[in-house]
Amino acid sequence: PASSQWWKSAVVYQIYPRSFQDSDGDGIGDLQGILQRLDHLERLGVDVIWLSPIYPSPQADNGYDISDYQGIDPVFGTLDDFDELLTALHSRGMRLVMDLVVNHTSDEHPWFVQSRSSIHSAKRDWYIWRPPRAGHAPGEPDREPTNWESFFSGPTWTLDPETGEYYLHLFARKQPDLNWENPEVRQAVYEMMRWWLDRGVDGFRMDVINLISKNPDYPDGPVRPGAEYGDGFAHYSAGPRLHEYLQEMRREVFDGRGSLLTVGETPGVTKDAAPLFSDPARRELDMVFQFEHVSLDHGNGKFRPRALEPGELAASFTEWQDALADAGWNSLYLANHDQPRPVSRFGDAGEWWRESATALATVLHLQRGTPYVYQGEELGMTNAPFHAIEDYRDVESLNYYADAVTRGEKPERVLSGLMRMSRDHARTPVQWDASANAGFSTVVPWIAVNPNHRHVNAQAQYGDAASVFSHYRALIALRHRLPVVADGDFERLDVGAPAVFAFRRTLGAQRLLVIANLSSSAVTPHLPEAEREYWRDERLILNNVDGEDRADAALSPWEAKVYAR
Ligand code: ISL
Repeated sequence: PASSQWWKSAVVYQIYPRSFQDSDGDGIGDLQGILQRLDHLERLGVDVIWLSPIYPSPQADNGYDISDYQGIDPVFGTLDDFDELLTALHSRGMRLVMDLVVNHTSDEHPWFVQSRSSIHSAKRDWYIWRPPRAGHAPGEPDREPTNWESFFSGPTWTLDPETGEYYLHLFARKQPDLNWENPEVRQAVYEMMRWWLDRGVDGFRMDVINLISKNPDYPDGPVRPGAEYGDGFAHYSAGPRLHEYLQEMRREVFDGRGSLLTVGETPGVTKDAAPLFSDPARRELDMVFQFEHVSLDHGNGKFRPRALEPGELAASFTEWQDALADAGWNSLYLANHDQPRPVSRFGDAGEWWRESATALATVLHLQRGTPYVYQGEELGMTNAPFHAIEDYRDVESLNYYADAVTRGEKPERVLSGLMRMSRDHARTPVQWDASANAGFSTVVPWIAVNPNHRHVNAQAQYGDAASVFSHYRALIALRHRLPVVADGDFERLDVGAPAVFAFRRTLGAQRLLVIANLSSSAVTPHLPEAEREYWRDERLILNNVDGEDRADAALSPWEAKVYAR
């Protein structure tokens, strides 16, 4: 039924609470801070808020290392603050989705503390423990159970000296992986999820949910020339029981609960596999985040990025639109707390800052799928001008730097990679106004404010009809107003210029035409004859540059136009 798929016409806004708004003057954002900024969210018009983790945590990975699933970290507030926020969002007609991080816990979670205490612990099997492997040759030291490299550098295994076994952690050492093969683990997770739903939350964003089932044989992965560890991705992602677990979760947690939103974070998911998660007939998730478009610029690894060719981004989006046209549903995003800022990465944050931020937003929001806005994206926030390693905070960046420099890479080279790709670019405080700490806090925040907050900030944009904020607002309103945006078919148009992303959306007699120049040079699109004929009497409903109305007119750099009929 249509109402159970309400999220097709919804827009989700992601809050990274640490960096959103500080209310108590400790330099870290918190729940009361979010409550102070609800007018911003309502003005933007978003329907759903996804909160990055706020649970008690040692903060080794900014809360993606949870030590108690059923509480609030004091740095963010209390359960009372949480209930107040949930009620306030609901009363303004917004829903709240929690971050569910259940591939791993913190090593300080009582489950892991108990698990590591003894080989005979009742919770031993809640995590993934393996004995050491014998060294390569007699006399050589024992080694890890597999050769896999972790996401945050170094091996995925850490030896626990107490019991002489290794535990698996696909991420940092302080993030041991739960053993989903154990039914007690799954029941404990489901029970916790029901507890949040009973409290009134409206769904979950599921962290690396395609990693919860591993290949039970634990094979080694291929080793790149010169690398110390192997790539285990094929063995620890999309394991044999993944879909069984998700279907079980659906039955045990979601059935009979009404209009929720479930979105899986699935790095490495392919176009063939995506519908397995999100085809409603399979009763798993509503949608997943794919990673293809945010991997296009990875060169020899993420921190040695390469420049994109004109049209690569549009081509990737188009393939995903086509792949999920019949079954499954796309999550549309350019930004989140793990990615550099899209205007710096895919746009032109210098001369064409406003134009490129709004053009990218236009092509994203008018595709078929559910758009996600990451805090600050709606203001055109850019990458931070970090230069020294001391400017960074993220465990991934810090570990990578230490590892690369130890291997003999030049520090300046490593830093130039971080300057483009560090997750910290997404984590600088939201720029509310031009004051000293950008209106985020009364004190110097936990990570530096971007100095461009003097001109890139919310205050300066609210009243300006041409601002990035106003453009996002208009795009969100369009999705709510025109069914063709939510439900229409997608078809890319060949206009003879790869840098131009032109597409048509169709729903019965309703049509939408989007034409956007995703480059910093002027270009003339050649619309197919029939299309030119169809749009002859214009009907331009949204643009980002004062240009010519005709659909086949030359486009200035980053000009984007939307026609509807
Ligand atoms: O940004 C990445 C590292 O280059 C991604 O590979 C990221 O680690 C991956 O998308 C998983 O991300 C999620 O789980 C991590 C957490 O650090 C991220 O913040 C979260 O979004 C571990 O919980």
